[in-house]
Amino acid sequence: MKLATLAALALPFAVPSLDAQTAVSVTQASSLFQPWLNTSGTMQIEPIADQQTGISSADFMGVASGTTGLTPTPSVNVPGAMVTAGTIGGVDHIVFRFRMVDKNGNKTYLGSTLSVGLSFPELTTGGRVTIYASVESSQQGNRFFFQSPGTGLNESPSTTTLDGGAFAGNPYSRGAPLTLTSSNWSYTPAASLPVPEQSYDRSGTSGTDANSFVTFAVRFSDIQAATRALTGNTTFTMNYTTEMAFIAFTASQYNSINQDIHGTATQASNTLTTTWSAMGAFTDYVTAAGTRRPIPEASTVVQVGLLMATGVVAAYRRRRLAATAKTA
Ligand SMILES: [Ca+2]
Ligand SMILES: [Ca+2]
Repeated sequence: MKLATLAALALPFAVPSLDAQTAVSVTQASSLFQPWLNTSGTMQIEPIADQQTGISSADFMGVASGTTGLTPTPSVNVPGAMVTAGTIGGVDHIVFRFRMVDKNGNKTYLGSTLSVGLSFPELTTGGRVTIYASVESSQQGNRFFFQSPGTGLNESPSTTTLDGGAFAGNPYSRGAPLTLTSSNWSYTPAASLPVPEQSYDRSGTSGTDANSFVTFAVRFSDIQAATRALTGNTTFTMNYTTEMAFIAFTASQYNSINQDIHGTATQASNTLTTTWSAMGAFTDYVTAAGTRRPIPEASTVVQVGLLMATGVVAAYRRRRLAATAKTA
């Protein structure tokens, strides 16, 4: 048997199925991202002007079609949080993008720490965070690190204890972070992207809302290494079909939860006992590319089973009819 034939025979067992891997960039159009989805499957919409510290660049902004008080009035739902996955320089990355208010566009950096909580259902009970991917963006530069959610329940701000990622085996902690570059970080006014995008201005309030996008990319291999190190699970694999759910918040310090929580108007504070799920901050389970996990519902399984059974009965009847016709 030829080698190629052997390889073809072995392929379905040797290589897990992966989504198409395409090149992505932190400055690509938002239309190439998937919006974050609520557990019901609808777009996660984010209130405006609901952050705590008066720093508009830390205010997530996502608006529903037809929202009044904005110029222009949005004619479609505008996502505040997006995700996609693909290759950057030939290496697999997950890419997060958030629309921030950034009044007057007067910042060239976020001025806050933005943390995305990732929850992997194979490792962590639903509604709880497995690990945080954090970016600290200031005048001094932009840095990335992983953080443990602490040893609490990790289901709400009050049960989360961020420590800068001081766990053994962490590839990037706050003390030894990854310095972000133009290939894995962008803080860009909507109008300045290669494909300029619409800003939505709260007319009647002071200044102009420039709607800047913060976009950052994280290597699959780093998420896998950090998650394995934190959880002790040595078989966890991060790839294009890995299922996960997200939350996100901004904070004035890496270990606080005190500015804006995406997907809810609930005011952020470290002492808040409302769970991430109850406040509507958790997304649905999706792949790295942002598509919902392809688990058939129980009713679908029953329907497929019924269809197969129907097919067997139909085939049996055809054979019976054919046999009857022959003997008639
Ligand atoms: Ca907000
Ligand atoms: Ca919010």
